[in-house]
Amino acid sequence: MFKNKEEFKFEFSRRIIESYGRTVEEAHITEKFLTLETMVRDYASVNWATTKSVVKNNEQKQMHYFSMEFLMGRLLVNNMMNLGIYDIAKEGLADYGINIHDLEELESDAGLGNGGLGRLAACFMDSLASLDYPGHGNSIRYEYGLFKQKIENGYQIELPDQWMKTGFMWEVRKPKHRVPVKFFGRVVWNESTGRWEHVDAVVVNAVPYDVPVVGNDTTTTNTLRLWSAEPSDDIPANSDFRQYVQNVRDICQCLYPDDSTPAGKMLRLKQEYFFTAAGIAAIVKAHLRVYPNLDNFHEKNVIQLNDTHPVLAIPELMRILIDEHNYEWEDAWDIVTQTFAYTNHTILAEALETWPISTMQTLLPRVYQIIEEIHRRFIGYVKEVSHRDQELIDRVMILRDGTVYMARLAIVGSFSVNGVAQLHTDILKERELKDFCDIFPNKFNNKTNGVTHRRWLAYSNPQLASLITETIGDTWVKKPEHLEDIMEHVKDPILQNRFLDVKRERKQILADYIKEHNGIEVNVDSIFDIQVKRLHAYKRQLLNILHVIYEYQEMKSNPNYRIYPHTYIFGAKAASAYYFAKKVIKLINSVADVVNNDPETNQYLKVVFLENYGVTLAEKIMPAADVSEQISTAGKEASGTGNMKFMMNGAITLGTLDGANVEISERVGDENCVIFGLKDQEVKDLKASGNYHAWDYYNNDMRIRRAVDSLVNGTFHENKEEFRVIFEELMNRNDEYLLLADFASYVDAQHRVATLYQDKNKWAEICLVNIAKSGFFSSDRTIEQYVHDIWHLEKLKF
Ligand code: 26Q
Repeated sequence: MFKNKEEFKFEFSRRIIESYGRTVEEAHITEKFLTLETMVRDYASVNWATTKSVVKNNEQKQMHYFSMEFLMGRLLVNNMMNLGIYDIAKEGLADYGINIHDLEELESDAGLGNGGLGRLAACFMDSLASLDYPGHGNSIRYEYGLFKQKIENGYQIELPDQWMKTGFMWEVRKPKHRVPVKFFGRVVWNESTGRWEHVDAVVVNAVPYDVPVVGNDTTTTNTLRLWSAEPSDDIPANSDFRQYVQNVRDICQCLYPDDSTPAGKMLRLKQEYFFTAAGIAAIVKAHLRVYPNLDNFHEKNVIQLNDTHPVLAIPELMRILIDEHNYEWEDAWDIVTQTFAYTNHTILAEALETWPISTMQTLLPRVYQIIEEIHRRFIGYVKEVSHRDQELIDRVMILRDGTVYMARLAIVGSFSVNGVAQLHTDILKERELKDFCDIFPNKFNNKTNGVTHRRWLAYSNPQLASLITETIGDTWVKKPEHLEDIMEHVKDPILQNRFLDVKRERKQILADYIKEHNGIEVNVDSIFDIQVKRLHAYKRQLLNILHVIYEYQEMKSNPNYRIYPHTYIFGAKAASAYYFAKKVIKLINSVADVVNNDPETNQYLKVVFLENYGVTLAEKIMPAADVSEQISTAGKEASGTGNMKFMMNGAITLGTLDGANVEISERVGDENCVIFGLKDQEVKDLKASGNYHAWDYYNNDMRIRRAVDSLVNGTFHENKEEFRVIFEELMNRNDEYLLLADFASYVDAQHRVATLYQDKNKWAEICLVNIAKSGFFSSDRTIEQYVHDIWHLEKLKF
């Protein structure tokens, strides 16, 4: 492999000639891009092979992260940086007159996820490899990722995300490792073997595609295994093979959008079982290549379930142990319940996954039988320990009223159940999952989320990364807790000014992007106040835009009222079936049209909606933010991870005490963030009291009344009915997420932000404190806690 620039150039040119029959000068830009990509992949492959043999020879325990989603984003430059070959390649390409950034831009995002949960999985992959732990991903090779968002006339349009159009060079297809997955059919008792048999099934082959996960500055290279469905030769008698092929194709075609409503679609359940059963089969096979039996399976493997989506892995491993390896129920259960750990990502009771028993029974007859038995034994146990407390039993049943409760199955079958931020875990233990916490008090624990500071700071904000390295050295890249060393320098005016220069440079880059994509000129000296995340009622993008409306109306009605210049930036995808969320997008765009074009106010106020928010766009946005909007109703956001990305890029959190905001504010201190709004307990009490009346707020606060009225009086749309559903949601459905209760406090918090911002050096100091304290929110810390408390892995030694 190449060791310096000259060797890189030689190799690059040789490959272009061999693959495309032309010289570097003659080659097309996509050919150059694909060549670079394959070179980096082959470079990583050497480490990949080494890692696999070390794990095998040392008989090391491995962790398998089962997740329906991995939002990896682009891999090329990140992998080059982790391999330490970025500078060599960049300079070598420059010698050929190629700008590496032009190649970088050709890579599509691997956008195999919805949002936080999927991106968390990707950050975990980076930290695992960088910390030398053997930890692998298991998921689906979706042909299309989350939809591509277009904004037309202010409305969201969804288009297919054809992310593999130019191929996906990182994957290695492993047809030999394919495994059969069975659906439908019947279960029959075989007298002679004394076992249940699954007959008349539709068999689908799961073929793995392995993607290397390159650690930073280390040999460790783990595997993200993505399964793809292909036809088998075992198709049901009298079935139309064309229909069968179509059904097989459907399985891996599309990622389901998170609309937080139980979708109950059979295809989603097929996907869940498909990648889960394939993953379990592959791990069992690999285990049996090294060990004589499965008795020590849990000593060599631990499986983390990313939410309930892969929870069928629990009955599936039971099935394999019992039906295929002759284990008794009790022995199998001992192995299974020492193998699985479950992470919960949601508090909203209505978002907990359930399936109709009839669907499960039809699609997965044998797995369903096993779930029934798990349920029966669990209820027997609860009866015993609760002295037949029937109300308790009713509340914890895995099967009830024709429904399978997936979270309950996950808790019963796992040795660990964790929330993703302290407040979230407390709420699970004390409220949402209290009964289970009483039954299994030792299972529950917290693992506050983190994000990889390598992608979200070193890679996406090289300007800030250099400044940090000049200030405290470069050890923070491997040891993010060293960012704390910045604390000694936060009062240094030279550093403060250099920080402000970097921030301005990054705001300019975003401003250029906005000019190009939205045609809007924004002032880089205005406050860049940013809210980017999935669109959900509980995240309250609506509160943000109502506040913008309020500021606009104040300025219009009072020529003496002028705000410090602000640019409010939004980015959000709404699930395609989520009508309310889509209306909020339209509202933001309609407000933008009016305020951006009003010459009386537009030097103070601009609103920008950035189309198609995703990983790559986030890499441009995070570095450019002054203010990070984290304004969910307290108690609703499990953690949030965007809040952490903003923080490490030196933005100040304007937020409620929800999710990880609580821990951010504890670490930076009240003087270094702006907190507002009702707290979790206050929200709970207010709701319980039955005394919340949206109309009272409307009647008693002129600002609220005027902003809310503007939704239906034609201010922002010629059709007065356009935003009627939003008005109805607030006023006649009594504002479920308490926007109006928090409105005054939010206005006040926004004032505090504007005041702080005007003392430039003080502001810079606050931003620097945020960066210094962000080390805790690195996924390296999160992973070390999972390893220490749950996974018990050893580091790889080369
Ligand atoms: C379920 C059934 C059917 C169809 C879709 C789904 C589905 C898909 C994705 C349900 C939920 C999701 C995603 C949830 C998610 O991203 N949750 C976020 O997880 C983050 C990482 O822990 C937290 O930081 C966020 O607070 C949480 O909202």
